[in-house]
Amino acid sequence: MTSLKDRIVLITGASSGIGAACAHAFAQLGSRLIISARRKERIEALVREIKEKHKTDVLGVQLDVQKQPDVESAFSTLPKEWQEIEVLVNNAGLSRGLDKLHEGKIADWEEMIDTNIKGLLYVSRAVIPGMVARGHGTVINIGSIAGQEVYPGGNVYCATKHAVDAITRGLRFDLVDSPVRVCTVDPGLVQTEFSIVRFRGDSERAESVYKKIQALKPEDVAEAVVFCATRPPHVQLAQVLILPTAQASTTLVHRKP
Ligand code: NDP
Ligand code: 8X3
Repeated sequence: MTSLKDRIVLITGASSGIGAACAHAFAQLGSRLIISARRKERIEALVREIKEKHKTDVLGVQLDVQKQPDVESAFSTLPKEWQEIEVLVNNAGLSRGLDKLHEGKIADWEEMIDTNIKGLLYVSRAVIPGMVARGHGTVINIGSIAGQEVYPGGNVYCATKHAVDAITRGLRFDLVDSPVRVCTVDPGLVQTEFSIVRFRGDSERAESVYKKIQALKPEDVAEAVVFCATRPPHVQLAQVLILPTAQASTTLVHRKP
């Protein structure tokens, strides 16, 4: 097992759900964390909570991954003691709506594409060169079962996660001659704020997604992420598909009667 004590882990989208759970899980290993998202108060609260609970170093960075110049400047101006990022968890992402494509909202498509695909690319471009130059590091992209399958109304969201899958595979080709590892963790249903965001605050509709099924908890996904990051250096866990036991595909979910 690779120890990540005192190593720097950068997590995007850490203000909620899977990203916040990853922050706690790596803090438990004694890692130093850079946690980022758009909601400043949430990030500041998480910095305080983690410092208090895990007594580890945490740097909060307010960042919208859709804004390439901001991404570039955030990571090129890191204080010297925060520059050697060992693990990048590309987690920031969202879905908007479940409209049929021919009735879809262009602004929703753009937000998903700009965040899930372009944001992940911008952060990767800013952080991975340092890993390559240092000769070690692990990139863990949070994909989705929606990157392997398509479901009704999932059109553009599924396309963005298929793109994440292609980018992950492409990056693995590009880094085959480097010790930097490239992994994807692809969850099924995880109960987070994901569906509240998708349905723009309609909590009843969001709740119905997880009704009568024991969905994954964000901590379940964080355990898989930590497992990928702590393998011995010669082991690259290329892809982890993690589903609730009652989910067989995006469309086959067994709900308790
Ligand atoms: P949450 O809504 O709970 O968390 C999403 C996180 O992404 C938040 O911290 C949010 O922070 C951040 N985020 C969204 N847009 C941006 C942006 N433009 N810039 C920076 N940060 C951003 O959902 P999850 O934890 O479930 O989602 C995390 C990842 O997991 C996503 O990539 C999602 O697609 C993926 N996923 C989720 C599944 C699920 O069932 N929940 C299943 C499979 C994959 P803020 O708003 O403060 O910026
Ligand atoms: C999130 C899982 O099935 O709601 O990526 O798209 S799903």
